[in-house]
Amino acid sequence: MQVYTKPKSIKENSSFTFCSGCDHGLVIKLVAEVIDELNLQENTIAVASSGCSVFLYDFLDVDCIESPHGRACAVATGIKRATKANKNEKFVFTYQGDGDFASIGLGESLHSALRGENITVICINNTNYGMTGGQLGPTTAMGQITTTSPTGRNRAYHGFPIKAAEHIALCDGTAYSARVGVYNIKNIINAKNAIKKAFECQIKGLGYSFVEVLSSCPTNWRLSPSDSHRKIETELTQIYPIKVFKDITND
Ligand SMILES: Cc1ncc(C[n+]2csc(CCOP(=O)(O)OP(=O)(O)O)c2C)c(N)n1
Repeated sequence: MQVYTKPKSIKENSSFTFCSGCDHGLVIKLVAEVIDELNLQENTIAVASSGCSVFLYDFLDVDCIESPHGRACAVATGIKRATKANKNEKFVFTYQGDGDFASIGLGESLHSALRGENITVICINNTNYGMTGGQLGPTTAMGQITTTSPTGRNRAYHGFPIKAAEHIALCDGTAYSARVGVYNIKNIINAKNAIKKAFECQIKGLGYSFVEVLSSCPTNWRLSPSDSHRKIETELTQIYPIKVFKDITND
């Protein structure tokens, strides 16, 4: 009995090349399943930014464009508006790291939400700059040790981390903002539902939709894959609650 088939939107013969235990592959698979279920493959343009998220286009079989670090929402805005103006409107989503979305790209990210751009953002929050070696990022937790905070993040020197999903929910142009995790089966199912809901908001033309995914980074956290998921479940969800912060379809 066949219990599972590869999503059509994952490229043939591709095997994920992320570090072992990294959640990127899992999230990309969920995105691909939703693209298949909503029949979006032929009409999608994905925007992947600098960071580990950029490998999206090695695996996802849709049209993809790489944007400069932090500029994914600006690039997505241009594509969405231009294709709409040309009467060939595309489904447009970004796939970004937390450093990309909430630090170098915070201006683009926040203002595209405030403008209510009809795009979807998937933000992978692994609490550090993963690709470049695990430096402190905008989401690094208080006390968390990184390569640039060897004694842990502290208030006096680094200030506090940003809670992206909560901030985005405060923007009037936001239709949907949620934080999800993928550290157990229940969460994986909920994460897929959130991605689907966010995509549906764009299909209905409701405005900006955002899903922040708490994700593991075993290599830079210096933890095993299972301990990384335990860390998310026991520590990170205390700081970053798993929650739907805004959903105008339920208001
Ligand atoms: C303008 C610019 N500044 C810095 C870099 C170097 N850089 C590449 S990836 C990266 C970190 C990405 O971190 P994040 O967005 O959190 O994604 P992750 O790799 O953790 O998934 C940095 C700083 C760059 N490519 N371009």
